[in-house]
Amino acid sequence: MDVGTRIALIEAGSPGLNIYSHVAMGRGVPLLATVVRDAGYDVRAYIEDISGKDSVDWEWVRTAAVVGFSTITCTLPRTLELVEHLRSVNPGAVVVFGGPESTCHPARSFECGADCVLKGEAEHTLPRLLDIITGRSAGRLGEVPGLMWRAEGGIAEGLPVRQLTAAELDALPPVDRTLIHSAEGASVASVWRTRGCPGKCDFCEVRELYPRCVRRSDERTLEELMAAQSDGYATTFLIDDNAAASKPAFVKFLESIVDRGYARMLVIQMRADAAFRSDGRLDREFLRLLKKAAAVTVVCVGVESATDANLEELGKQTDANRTARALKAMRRRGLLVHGMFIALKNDTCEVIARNGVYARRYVTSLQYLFETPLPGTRRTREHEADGSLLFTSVRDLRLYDGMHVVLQPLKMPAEEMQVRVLREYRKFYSAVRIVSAALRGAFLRFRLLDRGQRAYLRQVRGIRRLRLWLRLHFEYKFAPVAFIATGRARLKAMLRDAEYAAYLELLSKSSAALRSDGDQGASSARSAVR
Ligand code: B12
Ligand code: SF4
Repeated sequence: MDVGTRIALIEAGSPGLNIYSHVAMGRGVPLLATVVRDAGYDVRAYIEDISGKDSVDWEWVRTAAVVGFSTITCTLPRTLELVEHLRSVNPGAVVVFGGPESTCHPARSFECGADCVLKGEAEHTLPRLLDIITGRSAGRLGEVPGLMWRAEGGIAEGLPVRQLTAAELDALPPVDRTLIHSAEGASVASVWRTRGCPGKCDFCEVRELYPRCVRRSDERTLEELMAAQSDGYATTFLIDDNAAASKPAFVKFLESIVDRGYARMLVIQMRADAAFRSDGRLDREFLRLLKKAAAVTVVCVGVESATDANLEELGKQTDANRTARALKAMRRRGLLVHGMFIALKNDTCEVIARNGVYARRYVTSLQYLFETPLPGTRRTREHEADGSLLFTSVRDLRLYDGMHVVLQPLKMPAEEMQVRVLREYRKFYSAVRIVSAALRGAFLRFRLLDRGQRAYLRQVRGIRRLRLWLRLHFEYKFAPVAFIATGRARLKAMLRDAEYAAYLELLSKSSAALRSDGDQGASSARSAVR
């Protein structure tokens, strides 16, 4: 049976306003679109965070044989809306779900209308599944690793998920971003280097998704990084959850970036203690290299907490003083530090305030997320067992974006925790701090361009070179201002949003019901407020 070769891949947008709403980038869909195109299909990728809400071209999707949806937990409700619309315009399409949420909680994806769920990495398995669905191959569904599908009598499951090897990752094609609908809306290019993380943090889903940490060859990553620069992306996000996990390899990679002439903004994720050498002293050479590698290097660091007891609870294997030393050294050497903190359910008012003070002292931009029970992790199982989940219906999963309290706090009412954390955000993203960053930028922050940036400038001539030279300097000087100002704008928009007011009301009802109705069980309490 040949049911056509048109395939749509859709990544539903973020559920609401949050501090990263301005980051317009996709996750795995552009690469999946590339391999599906290479397998001979007519494919389009729709990423709402790039092209905007309601930007899916339904006229095109109406004739698609298969529609794939990429999910994370907080985008599941929006995915459900899109599936419902799809069913009204194209009832015959086969709906395939994949991505982190579907991999770790496939049952919820079936609840949202999936015909199949394809768990794990799908660059090899999706083309195989499409061949079976479209009749190009005579294979059987059970032969596709990671596949679950609706069958008579329930959900059937095929072979177990298989993670790709380094050689298989190297053999994947370079991502073709032209397959993204309205790709010009993307503000950041994502270039991946590693899949998985050697870390074992209990709250994190990465090790459920990628049990082994596999790095592809630098050559492939560098090719994509340089292609992103020549395609005009001013910022690249290096997808590598713990980039300095192997420091010698990362140093080699950074040196190659300089050699190739990378010159724009580079965002990396790294543990703070990578700033130290194995003898415990600061690794000044490494920090210098990080700065050299881009016009502006942004280091995202999972600080989590300024309280050692919390760090121990999370298995971070470090302490707040050591982290502070590392962050201070990074900033002194001109790096931008995006500090990522977590509000845990047993935090006290003092802990929250201490995190705020620590953030204002040591980081350039702040992400202070509420712990969110992502499916598949050990901490989520514990939260489920002790009845801490305030919201569990698919509709409410939009609140699982880290900007909303979704676990019942132990030491204060849920609304208070929400308000207190948001207060720390407001203090961080204050007008005074913008002015102070601007003054520091104008008078204290400057750099000499390095080999990579100079090579980049040499490629352009005349007035364009001068403009670019000025731009690189201004970006460096005022990037902290831009970061704080953007965070402030995001925060203000979120606080003014009607949806946020509605959430606060729902939160106080849900939390009161959970508190007062402990005996009857958490779920009946929650349904009472619905
Ligand atoms: C880049 C990134 C971001 C970016 C942009 C994200 C975006 N557009 O949503 C920013 C910084 C903005 C961000 C924000 C957040 N993120 Co984020 N992010 C990532 C990160 C680091 C990389 C994603 C990526 O590109 N991976 C590489 C690609 C190749 O992998 P992939 O997307 O998983 O795709 C593969 C498979 O999943 C599968 N697949 C994917 N889609 C589909 C579709 C179909 C049809 C099929 C068959 C298969 C399939 O095949 C792909 C190729 O092998 C991941 C961690 C990670 N290492 O993956 C976290 C991650 C995706 N983020 C996560 C979360 C929770 C968030 C936030 C809520 C904040 C937070 N609490 O940390 C926000 C919410 C964002 C939103 N959209 O609302 C979680 C998601 C877990 C979950 N169940 O929800 C992850 C897994 C990290 C974690 N610690 O657990 N994030
Ligand atoms: S270091 Fe980061 S990516 Fe790795 S397990 Fe811990 S939180 Fe997850």
